[in-house]
Amino acid sequence: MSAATDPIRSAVPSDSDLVRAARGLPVSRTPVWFMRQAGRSLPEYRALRAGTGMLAACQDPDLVTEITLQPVRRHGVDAAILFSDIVLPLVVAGVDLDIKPGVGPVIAQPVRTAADVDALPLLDPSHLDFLTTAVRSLVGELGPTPLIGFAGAPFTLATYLIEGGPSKEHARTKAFMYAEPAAWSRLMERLALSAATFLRVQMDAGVSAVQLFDSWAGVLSAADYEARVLPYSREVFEAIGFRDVPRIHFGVGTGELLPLIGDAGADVVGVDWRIPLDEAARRVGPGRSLQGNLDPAVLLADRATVDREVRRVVEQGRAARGHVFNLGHGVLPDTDPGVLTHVVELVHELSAR
Ligand code: 1CP
Repeated sequence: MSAATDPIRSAVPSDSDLVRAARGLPVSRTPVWFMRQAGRSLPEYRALRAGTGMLAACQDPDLVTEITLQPVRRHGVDAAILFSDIVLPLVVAGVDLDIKPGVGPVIAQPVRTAADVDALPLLDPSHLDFLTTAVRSLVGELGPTPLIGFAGAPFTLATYLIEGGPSKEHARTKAFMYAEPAAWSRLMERLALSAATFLRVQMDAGVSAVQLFDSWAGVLSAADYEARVLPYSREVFEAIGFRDVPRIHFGVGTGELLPLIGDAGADVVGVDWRIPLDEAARRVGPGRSLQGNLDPAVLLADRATVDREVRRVVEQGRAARGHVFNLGHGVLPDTDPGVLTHVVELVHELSAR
């Protein structure tokens, strides 16, 4: 049944199942979307992106609109996520950075000293007209389907700036954090400001929810996270908290950090597949909804396994105040898009009220 003919389903994104689940309100069925739902798993994405670099694509409002809509049309997901990247605010501010196919963001001159931190350019919101145009066009096209805006959290952006590119251990980042506490604090402060600016522009243009990606925060001990990272993520949430737009906070491998992350200021805590949602609900506490947490690798397995795991996640999600079904991290490029469509249908069927 479409939103137009179903009396329970709302015709406005601000009262959609996604927004309602984020606030812990009753829903018509569990909302579902997938991190990296737009991207290499879709042949129509590969066709549209052919010949255009990732950073150029992110700054072209027509391409952003079309790529963002593709998974909504194909899978019937309950939310769109803006096609962009967490490093875009750095690029717009003037950091020399490229997104290399098959690698990720690569920084020409990594941040290695206190002087490098002070030389980092700040994001000027007047350079984000392309973003405003893309969000407005999407809000018009999406009708009742909510659009999620996003930004990278200060710590995760700092890992790219300091390491110079993707990394596993984030050892240089941690070394800088320990060796240069004052410069670390200035770096995190700048990145928090730029994340808040990037989110505010998307909120002004009409997104219905925002997600702060602190993908790599799980490499930290709880003590370091609390003292050296959490205050700056909290600053981002406080800076945008004047607006009644639900806020999602996501990281990978954050099981031990969940009580702290639950306290940073978001309405929804994103959880990866390493801990079950009922346990995550206990750690996060009663005042937050959860998002997650199917292992993306499960989508490469046989249909019976997919169905069993989806059912388990939906069941365990009932322990949370509200549940937004998602993967524990992004869609893997080899995923059969047909399986994603099937998961959307199954989650809806299992949770229909
Ligand atoms: O559909 C969507 O989810 C929206 C698009 C989106 C999002 C939300 C992209 C497009 N990037 C992001 C966020 C992002 N970018 C994160 C947070 C989410 C996560 O944890 O996956 C991170 C860590 C990045 C950094 C990044 N950009 C990586 C990861 C590298 C690493 O450290 O392992 C990569 C590969 C990119 C490039 C990128 N971003 C998006 C796409 C479709 C691509 C691939 C483009 C290409 O290869 O040409």
